[in-house]
Amino acid sequence: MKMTMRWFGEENDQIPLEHIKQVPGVEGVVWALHDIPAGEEWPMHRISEVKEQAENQGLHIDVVESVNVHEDIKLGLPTRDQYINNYIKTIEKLAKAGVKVICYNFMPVFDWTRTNLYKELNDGSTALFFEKEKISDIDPNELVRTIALDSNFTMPGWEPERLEQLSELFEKYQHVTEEDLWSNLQYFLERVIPAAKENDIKMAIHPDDPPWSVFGLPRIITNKENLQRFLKLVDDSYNGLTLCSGSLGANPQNNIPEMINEFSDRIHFAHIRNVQTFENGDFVETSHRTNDGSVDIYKVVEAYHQNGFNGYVRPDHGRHIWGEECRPGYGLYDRGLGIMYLWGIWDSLKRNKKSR
Ligand code: DNO
Repeated sequence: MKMTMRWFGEENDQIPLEHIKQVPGVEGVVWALHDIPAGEEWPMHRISEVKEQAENQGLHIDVVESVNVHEDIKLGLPTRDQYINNYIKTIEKLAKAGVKVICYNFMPVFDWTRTNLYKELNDGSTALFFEKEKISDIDPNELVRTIALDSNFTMPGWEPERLEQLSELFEKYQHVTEEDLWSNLQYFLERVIPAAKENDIKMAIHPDDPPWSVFGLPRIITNKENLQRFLKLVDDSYNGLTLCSGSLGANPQNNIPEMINEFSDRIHFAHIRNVQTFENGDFVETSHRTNDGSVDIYKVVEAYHQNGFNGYVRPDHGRHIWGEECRPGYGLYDRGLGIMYLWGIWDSLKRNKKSR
């Protein structure tokens, strides 16, 4: 596995590249131009700037997370073509910079959703938490009313701009069904995958986080059957997956090692992290260690190993530990510990295989 770590850029990340470089075995950063709105073409000089910063530290920029998909594409509006054209132009530029994998998602309106970014765990650290009834059972109209009435209303992880556009977006999605979303995704893939292939960039969709509908919005990248369906929309290795053990693992029905066995040749990017799930559907993020959560991370890494996985990997969210002040889920310390845990499993599997 090729180990990487997410880095939000010089302006947005308190962790310097020099420190990332010191985490054993990390060879590249997973990056994006976070200030460019979805649907716009990324400027070449900005791409080259990040490349230079990373390469000065001996790190590569092979994986981008994410080139976000404009809502009009997910909604299937006539304006989608211009945004798809821009997407393709961005792919071409990223290819020029040597990028190999693009991670993206197809979640309507929201990316990952949590109800508390600093839930205290038993050891005194804090982590991202999702309380199911607070979100899944909320009527979108009620949410829009709450936002309209309370100008100080915030939700963890949501940018204020997104909240402002919310009522409008909810309205647009009102009649979009899961099947509509599937066909809008197919339309996007049929245009983008040939361009990605031509530019030798693997596209890797990220599962929905959490893997179920929130606020009544459709979500489709949620389980094994849907991943099978997704891969068939355009049956080409350039149409692949970011397999996120934490996002999919929030649903205890999802068997991650089984998915790795089934999809390994289409997994271009692995996000590995643990979550502890509860019977009422809540979940909290934990350390990467198998004993600390509900996902068997040992078995996850073992499945990658058995399948000869040679793709990119990153530890995913970590807890906030040792008093570190950081972006929620993206401190250096717990992700660093996560990496060492993953290497511990990987290296011993490798050695055992040789000595057998
Ligand atoms: C959260 C991440 C997601 C992910 C995007 C991929 O921290 O796992 O935001 O980057 O969904 O497009």
